[in-house]
Formats: sequence, structure tokens, C-alpha cells
Amino acid sequence: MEQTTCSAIALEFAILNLKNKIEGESSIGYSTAELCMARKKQNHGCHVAARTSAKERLERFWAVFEKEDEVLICINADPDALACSMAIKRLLRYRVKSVTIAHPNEIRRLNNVAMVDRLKIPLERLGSVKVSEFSKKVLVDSQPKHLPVFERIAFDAIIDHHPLKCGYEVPFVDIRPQYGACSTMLVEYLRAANMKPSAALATALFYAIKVDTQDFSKHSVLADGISFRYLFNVANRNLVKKFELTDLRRSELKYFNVALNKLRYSKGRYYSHLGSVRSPDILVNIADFLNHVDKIDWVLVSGTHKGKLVVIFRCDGYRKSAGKLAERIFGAVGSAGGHKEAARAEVPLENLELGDKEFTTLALKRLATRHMK
Ligand SMILES: [Mn+2]
Repeated sequence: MEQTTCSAIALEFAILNLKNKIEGESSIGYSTAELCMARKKQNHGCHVAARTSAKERLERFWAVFEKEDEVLICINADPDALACSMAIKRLLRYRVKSVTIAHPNEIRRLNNVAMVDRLKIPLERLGSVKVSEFSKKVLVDSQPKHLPVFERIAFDAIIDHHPLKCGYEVPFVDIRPQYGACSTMLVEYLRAANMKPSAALATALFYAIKVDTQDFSKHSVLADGISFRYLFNVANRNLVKKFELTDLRRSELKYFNVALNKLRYSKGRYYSHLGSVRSPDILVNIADFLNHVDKIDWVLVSGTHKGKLVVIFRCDGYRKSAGKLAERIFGAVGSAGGHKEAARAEVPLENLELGDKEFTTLALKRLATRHMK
């Protein structure tokens, strides 16, 4: 919440300064179009709305559909794609006979499951619908080249923000890679259509922009900030917080007990080996949790999964490198690496030459201490 408010305020300044400039020219993001036009000259055959306003893009998008159409929206389900599909469904309401959203991937990430459940987003698995029974197909937040299943579908419209991959003949294409989130583009479509998003739609789009721009710490453009600010008052930010927080299964809570029971502290460092775990993801949750503790410089949490020792490293990343430490300790016997503040190692248990001894928190501590000052 605090973070949201901060970014919103910072953005508001930027937006106020540039508001007039932007409102003067209602189209943002030509560079893709120009890039694509250049590629078109190289016979790549790619149509993009070049130098068009949001209103013109909307009209051209709408022109693809007819009243009797049964529309299939294909997505590779992540928050941005989910939000975009909801927005397209809204854009096409009363304009077509039906709209179905389908995704080929299983939604496993709990944050995404929470989003789908709580916003009641109606979804089908792509494998269980008959693509040929739909008269129009739309691809959003992805391009045909991203997935073989998408490549086999003849799309009528593509809206995306990933790097442009030409080479398909599609009646309507709007690809703007400079945008931080595809949802930003869809907010522009909704605004051009004078459609005020419902709380559920606004919440989805707001969350999507947050996720894809990593709270504006990753690449984004002013347009992302404008859409974000536009959604700010409509979106339910408590619900967004809930999506962000949801990353634990009830069945995983018991591992916290184990982790705290096995915890060892030494010289500002926490070590804990959990033994066998059902998924290594829980090691990440526990390492992140221990990293909340004051005056702790390093957190090393390990567990075994499918014949491998998995070790999660956390530190502040200031004059320390978790990635380098992970490599020094485990690089010779397994795969290890990561960033300054977070790293991971995976080692086949046989490489640890444990004999008939069990790996323990003490063994983890000894291994690590050898490579730490
Ligand atoms: Mn995206």
C-alpha cells in the first residue's frame, strides 16, 4: 500500500508536468509502428496501426468484428494477460455474440490463482475448446511465435507489448514493445471507447501494471504511469494487496515450524535445513520471511527435493553478493548463482558425499562458513 501510494505520488508529479504535452497528441508510441513499417519494406508482411490515435486504433480494432461473431481470446495466463483479456471482453460486449477466454498453461502461481478466483475471471483451457468453432480469434499480451499452440491459430487481431516478431498476416496488429504493460494499451482502448472500467476490471489492470513494471522499478513509459494513475481510484487496492500477499498453501505452513525448530544463528547469519520438502518454493518463502529479521546479514535455507539439495540465499546485497557466495560454496558440485541480494544453488545429493549421514543445518553452516569471512 505504502509503495503504491509513493509511486502514485511520484508519478503524479511527472504526469502533471507532461499532461498538456501528452493531451496535445493523443497517440503514444509510434516507434514500434515505424520499426514495423521498416520491416514491412523487407517483405515481412506485418500490419501495424502507424501513427494512429487511440480512437482510430479502437475503431480499427472494432472493425474486425461482426455482430454474429463468437470470439476466442487466447492468453498465456499471467496477471497482465488476464487483465487484458477482461478488457477486450469489455470492449466487445454488445458488439459480438460471445467472448471466451482460453489459456494453454496451467495457472500454478498462487498470486495468479488468487487473482482469477477473487475476480471470478471465467477461463477455459485452450486444449478443451474447439478453436475452429470460433469465428474470430484474438491474441493478447503474446505473439504467435511465443508458443507453438499459438502459431497454429489464424488470429484476427493481436495486441501486445513484447518485442516485435513479424512474419504473420493478421488483419489487426497493435504491438508497442516500449510499453511496460499490455494493460496500459488496453486502458487506452477503454478510455478511447469512453468505457469506465468496473472495480474488478480496474483492479485487474492496476495489478497487471504493477506486476509487469515491478512497481515501476522496471522499464516503463509515461503512458504506463498515466494508466496507473487513471486506475488508482477505481481499483480495489486491498484486493491487489491480497493478490500480492497470496503465495502460501495451507499445507505449507507446517514448514515454518520445521524451519524455526531447525534454525541456527551465528554471527548475524541464519541457517536452516528443512529436510525433504514437497516443493522448493517454500524454501524461498521461508528465506524471505527470515530476511525480515533485524540485524541479520545472511539467510541460508535449504531442503531436499527430488534427489537434490536446494539452497536459497538472502542478504542485503550491499557489499555482499549472494550469487557469488552461492557459486563459491556450491559451484563445483552443482548449479549455483543469482543476484547480489538473492541466489540459489541446486546440488545432486550424491555429489555431497554424505555417505549414510543425513544433511543437517549444521552441515549447511559448516559448508557455508568455509567460504565466508
Ligand atoms: Mn505483459
